[in-house]
Amino acid sequence: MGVVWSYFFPNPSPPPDPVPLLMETAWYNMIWNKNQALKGKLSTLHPKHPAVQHLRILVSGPIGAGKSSFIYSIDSILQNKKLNAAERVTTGNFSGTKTFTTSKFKDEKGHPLSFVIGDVMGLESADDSGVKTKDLVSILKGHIKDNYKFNPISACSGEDIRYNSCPTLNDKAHCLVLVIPADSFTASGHEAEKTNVLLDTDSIKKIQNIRRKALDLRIPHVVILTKVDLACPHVKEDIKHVYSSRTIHQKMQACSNALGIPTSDIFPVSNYHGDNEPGKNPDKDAVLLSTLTQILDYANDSLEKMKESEDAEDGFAMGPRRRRSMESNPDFAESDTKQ
Ligand SMILES: Nc1nc2c(ncn2[C@@H]2O[C@H](COP(=O)(O)OP(=O)(O)O)[C@@H](O)[C@H]2O)c(=O)[nH]1
Ligand SMILES: [Mg+2]
Repeated sequence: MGVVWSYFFPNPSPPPDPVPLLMETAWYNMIWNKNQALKGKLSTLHPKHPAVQHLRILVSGPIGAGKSSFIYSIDSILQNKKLNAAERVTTGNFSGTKTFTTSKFKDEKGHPLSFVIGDVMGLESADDSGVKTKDLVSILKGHIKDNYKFNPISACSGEDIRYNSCPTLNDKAHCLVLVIPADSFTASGHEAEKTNVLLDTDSIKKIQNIRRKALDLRIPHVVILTKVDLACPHVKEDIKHVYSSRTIHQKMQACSNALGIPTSDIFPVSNYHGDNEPGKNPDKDAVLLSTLTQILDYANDSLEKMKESEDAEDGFAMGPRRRRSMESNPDFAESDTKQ
């Protein structure tokens, strides 16, 4: 009977082992415990172009993405203390007004640092619920001054007192940081299952559009994938797992596919975000500091390249000019004939 039974109802094959949520090898070789060295690097940072006093980073993203929390986290880590409401940098959009704010930073000794971070919402799907793409492009180009209150009806123009009609390289953004929460993408933890993008098509179009403008303006751009602590229990338990969490990796890949930005330019972070949080965590600081330093490196590399190409152009322009002046120089002509 048993044989007959098993003929008709064979044992179902055991379910495949679930894919472990943590990868054996991390995809990013993070060196932990170098926070002091990174802070030292930030203290001595200098823009690699003489026309620039501050590296200007622009963070943009939907409301609630974690822009203000990222800026607050950086400020708090650099000053090495939890900042009370009065000490916090003022960021973002308050009292229902969308304002462009730029934060300056200082180190533990109170010395000012050579970078600033501008904060502007603006990746909402409909142009009228966020900041207009035209305004975002104006900020990238350096046309909009700090504390400008966005007009929901029309983009900032030459008539506005906060419009800078002749921006210099110092006013322009040197790196665009798109801030996107990790929950914009779903990931199952199983390789076979597809990862989904929860951002709507219009938001994706808007992001791609601003990204194209940044490319045209030769402004490097990256993504910060926030709230990774909410996305993976292992990361919530220990942020050190962030570079080996399969879920986070899948979300980064989904983000890369949706926006066309390579995963190497997508930085997963967990911000300090509330007063009820446990105290400072040096590993969390390490992820945030490493992300910030890489963003500033992108900004500075592009300025350095710009300086090199300006020098090369000057050299090129100098060549024929110098040749012409030598040709018209009688001494040179004389020495030429003497030979
Ligand atoms: N768990 C978690 N919550 C975050 C993180 N970053 C921001 N938040 C929370 O998300 C909400 C929106 O953050 P906020 O910085 O104000 O977003 P903004 O509108 O882009 O400036 C707040 O309730 C924050 O406490 C993060 O990395 N992890
Ligand atoms: Mg904000």
